[in-house]
Amino acid sequence: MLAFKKTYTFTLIMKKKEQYMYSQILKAKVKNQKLLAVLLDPDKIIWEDLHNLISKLNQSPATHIFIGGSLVQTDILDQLILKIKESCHLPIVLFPGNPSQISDQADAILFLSLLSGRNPDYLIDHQVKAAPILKKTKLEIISTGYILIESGGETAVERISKTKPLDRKNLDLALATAQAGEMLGNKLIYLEAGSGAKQAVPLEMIKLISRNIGIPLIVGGGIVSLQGIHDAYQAGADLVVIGTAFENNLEFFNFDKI
Ligand code: 1GP
Repeated sequence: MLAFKKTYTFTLIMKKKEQYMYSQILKAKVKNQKLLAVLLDPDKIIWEDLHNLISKLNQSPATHIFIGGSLVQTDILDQLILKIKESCHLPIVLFPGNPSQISDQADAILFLSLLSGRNPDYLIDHQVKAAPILKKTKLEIISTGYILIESGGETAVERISKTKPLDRKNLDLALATAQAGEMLGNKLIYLEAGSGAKQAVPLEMIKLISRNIGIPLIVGGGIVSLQGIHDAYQAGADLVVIGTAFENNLEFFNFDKI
């Protein structure tokens, strides 16, 4: 009995550790503490500027670093993450465009399924290819329903995945897609306008979805001002992702207060 108890407790502790980052996100949601991820695209990193970039990240209100992009062609993922970890303590989450973008050096991975599209490669095929690789890592795996919303122009996600985004005016379809994602067991929903999008995800869509799902909601794509971040939070986003705006201007978070 004692042995059983010991094993059982051990399993529980392991489980807790495995889900550490997700449980932090859930805790933040319960307390209404908003989270902010800065997205770094390894292909766009200027190594000579990395020190400065990390110091700006350390001064920013970011709570997470996301790493990834639709087209990461470099094999510098491990190197980049190790370098960031030398002087930055923010958790690093992989946000991969395909199974080659996996690094054991990160803390977690958003295990994405592109729910808005009907391309089986991005719904399940890449995930099947990634599963045996992920099994060999210690990464915390956070299954995430990824929903691309039309944003006024073709984005890289649309181009690479060869899928159409959801109509930004069709709130009911976006909601049903998010709810289906939750029912399928996803732990997060990521509402995405696409990196560098002309228009961010409509606030009324964020409002509707955040009020009608139970899991945390990530919102990103085309948010280029601190007001935009604030508006997304007010509408119900639990975590906002900023990529291009910070990439173009490392002083982005210093403009004024959110
Ligand atoms: C892209 O949502 C992220 O996946 C960030 O988009 O680069 O437009 O901030 P931006």
